[in-house]
This record gives sequence, C-alpha cells and structure tokens, in this order.
Amino acid sequence: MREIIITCALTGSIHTPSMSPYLPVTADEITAAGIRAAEAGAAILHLHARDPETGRPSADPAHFRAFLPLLKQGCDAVLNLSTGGSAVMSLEQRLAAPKEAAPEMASLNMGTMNFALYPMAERITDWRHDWEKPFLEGSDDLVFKNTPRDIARILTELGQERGARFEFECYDLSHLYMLRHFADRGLIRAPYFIQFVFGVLGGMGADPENLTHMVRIADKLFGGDYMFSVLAAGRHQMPMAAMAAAMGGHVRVGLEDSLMIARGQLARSNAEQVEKVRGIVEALGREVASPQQARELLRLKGAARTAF
Ligand code: KMH
Ligand code: ZN
Repeated sequence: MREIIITCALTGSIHTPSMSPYLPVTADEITAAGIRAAEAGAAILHLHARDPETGRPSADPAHFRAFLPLLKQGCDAVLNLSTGGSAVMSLEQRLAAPKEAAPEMASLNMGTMNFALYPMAERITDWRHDWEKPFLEGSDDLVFKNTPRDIARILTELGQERGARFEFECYDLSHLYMLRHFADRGLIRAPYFIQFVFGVLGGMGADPENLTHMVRIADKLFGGDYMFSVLAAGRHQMPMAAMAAAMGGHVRVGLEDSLMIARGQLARSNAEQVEKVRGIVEALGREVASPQQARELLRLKGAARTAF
C-alpha cells in the first residue's frame, strides 16, 4: 500500500474562539500552527483565514496574504486553500483569495447543503465576541450553496485557468455522483482526491457503514482513478481516521474539524492531532507521505508555480 497523506486543517470556519483558546486566529498563529503541523507529519495544510481582531472567518485576500508567504518559507507542505470559506460568504468572496494565490490545491465542496452549527451554541456560556452566538444560531436557516454552475466556475477559474488540483469534499453519496458528472463533462482529471466528510449536521453521519458504502460506490464510479481521504467532525475524528488508514485511505485532522485530542480534553495544537494520527498510521504498518510524495501522488504543479 502507498504512503498515507496526512492533511491538517488548521482553523476552518466552524469553530469559534470561545470554544477553544488554542484555535489559531492571527496570521502569526496560523503560520506557527502550520509549521508545527508540517513538522509533525502533515503533507497538506488546508487553510482558511480569520479576522485577527475578532477571530471571525474571513474571505479577505489580505488576511490570506498575511500568512501564505510565511507558511511557504517555513515549511514544504502543500498549501491547500478552501473555496468553501464559510456558508455566510458569497462565491465571489470565497474565490477572491484562491484566485489571487493560484495555489497548488483548493478544496471543492461537491454540492449545496445545510451546514448546521447551531447545536454547538448550546454548550457555550462565556462568549468572547459578539458575532459568535448569532453566527452559530443563524445556521438553522442557512444554505451552503455550491450549485453545478458554482462548481463549474471553481473548476474553471482555479483548475483550468490557474492549474490548481482539488480536495473534492463529499458529505454524502450524492456528491460522488456529482463528481462523476464533472468527470464526464471533462472538467476534471484523474486521479481524483476525494475527501469523505462525516459528522457535519446536514451531511452523512460518522458511521463505519457509511464509509464502507462510500468506498464501494466510489470504486464503482471511479475505479482506479481516485484516492480517498477521511475527515470526521468532533469525537469521530480519530476513530474514522483509523478506519480510513486501515482501509487504504488518507486522513485529515486539525482543529477545523475537531477541537479535542481525547474525551473531554482540548487539543493544545494542530500538531498534537497530527502526532496522534501519525502514531495510528504507523502502528498500522503504513508510512506517512512527505510533501513531495503527496505532490507526486496528487500530480500537483509544485509550490514554485503559485502566486505567493
Ligand atoms: N470543515 C469541513 C467539514 C471547505 O473548506 O471547503 C468542511 C471544509 C469546507 O473543509
Ligand atoms: Zn475547510
């Protein structure tokens, strides 16, 4: 079996500063978190930006510009920019920074969906910022929009025009069929790197049967033309990653997807989660991919051809 690519998603747009003091927010924090995660074994860093004053998810290219060159200097990991941003952002806003940066990789959510974060609000008693509570509670009536037209636009403007390749985020079986549709339209090239996403309210739950079924259908739709990786939200993160590693898949961890390192215990850093999953991977007799090996597996254009 091939090496396992560990992706680390450093901060995301789901969790808010009140939930953990360890969530990276400023450019310096995101840079330091990324470098440490890469040293621990992450070959890919999945990136979102935040407003350094408020910790709110940000699509402002200036906030990305503040850490992208520093991360590039500080480590060799593949820098993967989110095009999902946050459900409250327009596609125009979500695309601004990736278009400017022309990264090697970008995330791409394969459908429109509910992205319900509001149950998390009930657990917080001390709010650090005014925006957090309405941001989480408002997700009971919020649509994350990625229509086929949006997906085609992202593929064209980032993939075809800027040479990015994609982390295809599939939250449900239906998203695999949408991905096949774009392969049939000739808008994407194999090998496809498919990120199965479990445990987001609005997407599939973190049940092992869902993982085996996703693999079964992806095998049918893509044959040998794809690789899968697994991310699972919250407490499901490590068990589902272990399952993915045992099944020949890749893994994603990071504070974007879970703030914990064990039951009732906050992770003190992204690197801590990378170290933990690395231990699982190696205990299963699999090797962790270096950034260079990840570039070869995913056929990336190389860090020298980005615009930052
Ligand atoms: N936090 C993940 C569940 C994106 O950035 O495009 C979703 C995500 C979306 O990573
Ligand atoms: Zn993300």
